[in-house]
Amino acid sequence: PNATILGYPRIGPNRELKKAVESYWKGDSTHAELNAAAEALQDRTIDRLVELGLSAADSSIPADFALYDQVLDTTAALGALPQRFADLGGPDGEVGTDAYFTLARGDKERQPLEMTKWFDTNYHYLVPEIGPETPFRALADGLAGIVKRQSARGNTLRPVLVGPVTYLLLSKPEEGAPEGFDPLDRLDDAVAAYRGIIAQLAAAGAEWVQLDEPGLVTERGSTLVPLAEKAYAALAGEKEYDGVARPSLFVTTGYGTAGDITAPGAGLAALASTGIEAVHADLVRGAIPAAGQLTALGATRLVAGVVDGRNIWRNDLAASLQTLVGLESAVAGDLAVATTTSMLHVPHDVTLEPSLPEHLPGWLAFADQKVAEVLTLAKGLADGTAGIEAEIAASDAAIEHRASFAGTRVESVRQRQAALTEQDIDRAPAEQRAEAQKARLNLPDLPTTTIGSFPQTGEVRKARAEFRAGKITAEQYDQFLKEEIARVVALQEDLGLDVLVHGEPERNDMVQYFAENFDGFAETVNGWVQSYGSRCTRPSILWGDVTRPAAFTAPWTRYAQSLTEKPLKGMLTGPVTILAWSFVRNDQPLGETADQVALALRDEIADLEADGTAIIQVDEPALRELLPLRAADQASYLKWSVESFRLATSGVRPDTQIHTHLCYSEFGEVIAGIDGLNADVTSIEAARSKMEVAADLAEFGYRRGVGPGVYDIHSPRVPSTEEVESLIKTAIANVPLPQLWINPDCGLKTRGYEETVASLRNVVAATESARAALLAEV
Ligand code: THG
Ligand code: ZN
Repeated sequence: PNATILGYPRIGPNRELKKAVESYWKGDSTHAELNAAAEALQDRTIDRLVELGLSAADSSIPADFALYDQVLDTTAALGALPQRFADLGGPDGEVGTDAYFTLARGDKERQPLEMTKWFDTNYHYLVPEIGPETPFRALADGLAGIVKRQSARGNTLRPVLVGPVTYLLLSKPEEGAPEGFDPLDRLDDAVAAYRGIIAQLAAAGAEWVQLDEPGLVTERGSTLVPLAEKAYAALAGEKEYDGVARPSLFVTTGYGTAGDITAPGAGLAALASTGIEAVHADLVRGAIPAAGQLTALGATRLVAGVVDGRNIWRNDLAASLQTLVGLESAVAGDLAVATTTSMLHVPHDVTLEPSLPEHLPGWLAFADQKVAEVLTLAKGLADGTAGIEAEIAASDAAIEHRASFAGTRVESVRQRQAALTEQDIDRAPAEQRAEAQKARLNLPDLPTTTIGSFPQTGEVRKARAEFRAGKITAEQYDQFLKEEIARVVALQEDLGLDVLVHGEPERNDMVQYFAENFDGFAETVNGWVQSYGSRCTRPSILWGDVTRPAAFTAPWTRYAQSLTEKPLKGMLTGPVTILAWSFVRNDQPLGETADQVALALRDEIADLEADGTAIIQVDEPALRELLPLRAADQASYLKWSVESFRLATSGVRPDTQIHTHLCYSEFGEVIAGIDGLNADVTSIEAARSKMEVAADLAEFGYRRGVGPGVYDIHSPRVPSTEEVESLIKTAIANVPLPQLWINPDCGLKTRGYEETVASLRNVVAATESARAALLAEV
């Protein structure tokens, strides 16, 4: 095929898969009903792709239909059950549907597989646990069944697996594995199992198999290419597996440049040398291969990823065609057109959006529009520019419209940015601030606080939905929120916390709420994107220059502060996180866009300060998420990201205390960046990792305020007072007392009230006994 996609959104245009899976988990539907729903969605997807113009006869359509996660699917196909889940395997070690979901969600006794980010995206996969003895089998029944069923419907699909190198790269050593064991040590065993899986897929009728190897684009890419060469030489070396023709092998390398970034295309050429039939390159995030490397591909087909699978902007068809024509003149084999990655990262269809601002739909391409772009470019490659003149003209017109549209460049924003100086990202020295804040706030040692959100009860969600549907008035909704805030403030006073929050009942999502209140953003109604398993988000679209028309958080903070004598924190989401969880314009550097968001936040912070708010927290849970995959790109990222945070927060007086919150525990990795944020107090996750981060802080010599979490909010378990006290003791042993804050790991939005209240009571009690112990020492 000369046109293909690497993958398509799996969730369904109406989140059919989410609903089917969650209904099955609840026991509201049977296994057969779940299967029927999944099959109906598969059929719908294929029929839709055919309607859009892809061929279902020639393996152009990937069979990419994970119920929960594609890495977990590969774990299941390999039967790679870690010891702690060994009992889940069937008679031949097979991983059935319930076992599959147990790996994903855990059970009474066991934590699920760890979940972590898929490269530098917002998708999260389940981390395989591999030890020296983990079984690798060939159990492709599930995937083969899909291929067979579609074959009966007249469709020849291309099954997709995570490739062996990437699979093992993304794995972690099983608990108890010997020191120094690397899952990649098991590559030969894994390759043998992949051979068996591919043979089963061939028997089911697959003519092509897609193996995704984005691991090759990471910092370890250069050292992984030789491993990949060995693996694919073994898989592609035989034309027949046990007398059956081997399917053609297609290896993809989305999300960057495969292998050595200083020799673009060398990684692809190495893969091609193994005898695989097609290799894919991401030509948006990755570099265009050099001519010599393109020649070195020989007869291997190059599948050019020129349609971005990660964002929602309409393709510049003229530019893409030019890239393709350049490649065509250099490659000896066939050239095909594709997306850069799976389209798992984008919503289904722009035409399903009923209420985007009028100017926007023409600038956008969701998955269905991207399929059309791939097909158009393939046609252009075959027939020349003349064959797609109308499409190129429409694409040019959209680009022109976008560039000249009023909101794309707002002169006042540009002038403000141009006038920025170093002073705008600088505050008084930290020691001076600490002193001024101490005098103003007069807090006890080990001040207690929470991260910001309180549980979002069914009532809160119901009131919001009723307000949106017009069933209650703005006044009624306001009144409801005020009562909720008053209740949360009273609860915190009763618990004896020192620094209070308003609880954020007015916010749906910590990014969407800001996007709704800033100009330059738009929101979708149906633009769901899978975040992990059945969970989805609707990223906002940051399309223009960003401004903040009016204060929107400050009135709630002011109201909440009016109810208490204790300091009440203003709560904002930071610029990097707002960018990380939105679809961001691609017509200027991210750093410039981040500064615009920062200036909008700076205005909100100025209003909070003018209201008398003494503590303002600006959360950056995604600071590490956007960290580039390649070390060479990380310093410049940390510079603009850290500076945008400072731009947002440096306009305040020395006695106004800036807090930030970061959501992860791998603190050591970006500690210098965190230090650079120059926040007065930083809260971080620590309870789950038993306060290990305290040692990192001590080693770094961290000098400002810090609140390592003492209560793991990711589970409903209530920590005992003794447990919290022991974490506090570890923290005290590592962090100087005047710097130390006591707080949970993260926001409480997803927790229930009962466990939250009980846990916070224990946190306060543990803090009080730690204070008493300190007093007794003096
Ligand atoms: N907000 C946004 N993006 C995010 C997160 C966020 N990306 C990363 C991380 N957090 C992802 N985590 C989650 C956690 C929960 C849900 C989604 C992503 C979730 N979603 C609801 C669901 O799928 O049913 C829908 C929520 C809604 O109605 O908006 O529970 O916090 N922007
Ligand atoms: Zn958090």
